[in-house]
Amino acid sequence: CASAAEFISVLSFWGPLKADPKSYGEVVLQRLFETKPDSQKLFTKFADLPKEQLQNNPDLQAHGGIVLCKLTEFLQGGGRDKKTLKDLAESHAKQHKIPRVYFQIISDVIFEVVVEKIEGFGTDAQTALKNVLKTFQTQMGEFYDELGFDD
Ligand code: MNH
Repeated sequence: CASAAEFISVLSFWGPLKADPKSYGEVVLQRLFETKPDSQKLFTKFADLPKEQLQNNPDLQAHGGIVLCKLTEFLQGGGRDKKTLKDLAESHAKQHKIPRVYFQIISDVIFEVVVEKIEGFGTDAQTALKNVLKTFQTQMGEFYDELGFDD
């Protein structure tokens, strides 16, 4: 599990993502769909869109913003705010039916995008980010277990 210092380290570089969640979120979702085309099928509203229609798509930007804002909320909670992730696990398991492996995939994508786009994200902060994303996944997995969602 990530330490409090690791959450702080990641937050110290998170300013640009917090200030512009839509743009970064858009890139994350585009990269997710590109890396793992299956993931696009899990979104009713994006499933049938060809690649060109994922460019400058206000819906995709809006959803990217929602995802990034929630991630920022998780970071600011230092991993201690269980309610945020519990609600997220509940909607993703029961409503959206997202198998947990996709949280691994999106974590890898987030890591890649952040390191690529954010200036000065050095090796210590990178390790911290990896651990923080791992904590996110582990806690989501625990709630998935509680809900009895096996995928
Ligand atoms: Mn996701 C909706 C956050 C990863 C598929 N997601 C939402 C919502 C938030 C959110 C917030 C809107 C509120 C809710 O339904 O709970 N999602 C996240 C975060 C991550 C995430 C913070 C990881 C980081 N989500 C994923 C992954 C997938 C996915 C991975 C699938 C591959 N999410 C969805 C779908 C919806 C959703 C599908 C519903 C979208 C819609 O139709 O509006």
